[in-house]
Amino acid sequence: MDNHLIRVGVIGCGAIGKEHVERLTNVVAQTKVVAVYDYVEKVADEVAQNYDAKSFASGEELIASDDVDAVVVCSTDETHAGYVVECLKQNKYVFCEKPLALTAKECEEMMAIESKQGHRLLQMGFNRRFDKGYVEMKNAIEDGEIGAPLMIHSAHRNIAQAAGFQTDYAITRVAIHEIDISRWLLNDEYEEVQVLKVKQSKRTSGDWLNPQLMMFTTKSGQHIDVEVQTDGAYAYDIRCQVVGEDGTLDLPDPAAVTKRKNQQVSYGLGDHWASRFADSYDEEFIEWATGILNDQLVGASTWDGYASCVTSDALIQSRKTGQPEKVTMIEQAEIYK
Ligand code: ISE
Repeated sequence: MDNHLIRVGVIGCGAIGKEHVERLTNVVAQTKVVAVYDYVEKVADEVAQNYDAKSFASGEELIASDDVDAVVVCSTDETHAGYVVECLKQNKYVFCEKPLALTAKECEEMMAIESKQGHRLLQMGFNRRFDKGYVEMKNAIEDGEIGAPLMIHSAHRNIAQAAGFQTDYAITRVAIHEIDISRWLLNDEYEEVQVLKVKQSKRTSGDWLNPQLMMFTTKSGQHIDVEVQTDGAYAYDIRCQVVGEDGTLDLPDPAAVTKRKNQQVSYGLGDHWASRFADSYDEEFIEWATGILNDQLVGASTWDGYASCVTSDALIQSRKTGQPEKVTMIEQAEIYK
């Protein structure tokens, strides 16, 4: 790696992988995609051709290549942990889409290796930490503008999901964003979580619960509720209200022209997360690249990925037991403090 250009390898060239290849090529000045891998060879070859990169026969070969300075993992969920561990062992910077792993144990192994390497190497794909609205809310909380935060009301509504969606994904792929952003906003960890049984939508089918209502209590006693609609919502709509002792903060809708017509005022909401959060994805990769060049990553860490996995596990358990479940984490290693 020279001081200005990071040669990136992207593992997984599906929907989000392709988007990231595009932004690493055309938005982030300090990165160039030089290598790609996908388990569907044809897909990787096509991306490689379009972006003048090399298509690798396996993720492991890509990670081991001397031509690759840093790796982006956007492959299927169950493969994340293996690729991340390999990057950490080789002291290579890695960006991983959520979830970090399928089990908390795998995250613990990652933290042990990263700690041994002595510096942060991983940034989690929690893009909302770079969304202007959430950043403004965080600053307002930290400046004491609403006094002590007491609770958060939030909603995560989707119009549709990709084929093969399962009810657990409402936690591990969808609410995982609220799991992360709420503890980031409040700067606290969770004590206990619960999934409440709520009336089901007419669009619910089979084992796929829709909607789901998730409750969180932080160590300092704040409460968070997250309504998750995974299918059939009126728009892709993300709501978040922080209630403090002296006021409230509301996440703004994405910028859109307000229309006044037929005695009504209206503005459009989007239909998909990729457009709703496009700016935050750009920003998270700009910050990732800057972090690598300064050896000082600032986005969500392996600890944050671990915290979200432990919390997801407790939520899944609660859905089964119907009871609140404790969130139990190991001690935080020095490099994440
Ligand atoms: C997707 O992976 C996301 O990250 C979105 O934020 C979420 O709304 C969507 O349901 C997920 O599939």
